[in-house]
Amino acid sequence: MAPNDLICGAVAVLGRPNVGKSTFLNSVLQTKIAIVSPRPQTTRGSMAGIYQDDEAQIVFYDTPGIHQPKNKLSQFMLREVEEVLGGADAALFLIDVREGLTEEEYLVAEWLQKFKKPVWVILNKIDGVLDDKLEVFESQIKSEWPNWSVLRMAAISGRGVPEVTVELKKILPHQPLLFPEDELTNKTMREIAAEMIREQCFLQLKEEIPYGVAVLIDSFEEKELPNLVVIKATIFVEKDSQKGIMIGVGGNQLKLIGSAARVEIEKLLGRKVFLELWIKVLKNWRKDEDLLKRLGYSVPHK
Ligand SMILES: Nc1nc2c(ncn2[C@@H]2O[C@H](COP(=O)(O)OP(=O)(O)OP(=O)(O)O)[C@@H](O)[C@H]2O)c(=O)[nH]1
Ligand SMILES: [Mg+2]
Repeated sequence: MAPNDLICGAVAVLGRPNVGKSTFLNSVLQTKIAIVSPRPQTTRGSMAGIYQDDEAQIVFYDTPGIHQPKNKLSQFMLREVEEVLGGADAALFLIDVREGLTEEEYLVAEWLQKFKKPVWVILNKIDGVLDDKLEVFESQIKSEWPNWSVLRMAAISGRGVPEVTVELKKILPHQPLLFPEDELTNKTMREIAAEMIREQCFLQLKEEIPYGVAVLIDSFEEKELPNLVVIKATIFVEKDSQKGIMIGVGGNQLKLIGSAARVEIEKLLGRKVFLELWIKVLKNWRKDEDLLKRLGYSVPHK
C-alpha cells in the first residue's frame, strides 16, 4: 500500500426494478445523475456514481432492475448487471420494505449467491412502514440470508445513506484511485442528457409508451456567447400511433417533455440549455438487434 492510497472500491447496487437503486445513487452523491421514476425498469444501463471524501473513493454502480427477460432489451439490461457484478468488490441488495420479499428478490439472491464477496441487504423505503413491521421483516431477512449484513434506509430523504459508506469503508481495500479525483461518473454529460429526456417520457407518458422510447443526442454544442448549451435530440418510439401521442395536441406534450427535461439538464450542467427535440418511429426496435445497437443497447454475443 502506497502512503497516499485511499480506501477504494467498486460497489454494485442491485435489486429488482423500482426498489430505489437510482434514488440511492443520487442520494449518496448528493447530485442527480441517475434517472428515477415510479415505474419499474426505468434504468436500462449501468452507471458509475463516484463518491469521494478524505478517506475514500467508492464507485457505486447503479444497475437495471433484475427481472425475467422478455426481449432483447431485457437481455442487454441483465448483461449490464452481470458486468457490474463481475467487477465489484461488494454489493448492495436493495429491497422495498413496503412490498416485502417477492419472487424477484429470490432471483436477485440467486445472482448474489454466486458472488463470493460481501453483501449488504438494504431495507429501503423505511419511511413507508411502521417500526413493528420493519422488525419482523428484518428478522425474516436475517434468517433467509444469514451471511449478509442488513441496513435500513430511506434513499428518498437520505436517511441511512451515510451509514452505507461507513460500513463499506470497513471492508474495501486501500489502493490507488479507480477514477480521477474530481470525476462524478463514467457517463458523459451527453449520455446523461439523453437519459433525462427519457426520464420525462417515463414521468409524463402513460402505459407502455415509455418502454418503447429511446433517445439519442444528435448534437451537443457548448456556446460562449451567449453562454448556453444547445442540444438537439431525437426521441424514438416503436409505433406511428405513439408518435402522435408523444407530440400531443398542438405539440403540447412534446413541449412539456422538452421543458421539464431542459430544467433537469440545466441543473446538472449549471448552465442555460436550449433543447430541440425530434420524434421518429423505429418499428419494434426492442426486438431487433441491429436497431438496439444503433440506440446504444448492444448485446454482445457470448
Ligand atoms: N417512499 C420512498 N420512495 C422511494 C424511496 N427510494 C426511492 N423511492 C421511490 O421509488 C420509485 C423508484 O425509484 P428508482 O430509484 O427509480 O428505483 P430503481 O430501483 O432505480 O428502479 P429501476 O431503475 O426501474 O430498476 C421512485 O418513485 C422513487 O421516488 C424511499 O426511500 N422512500
Ligand atoms: Mg433505476
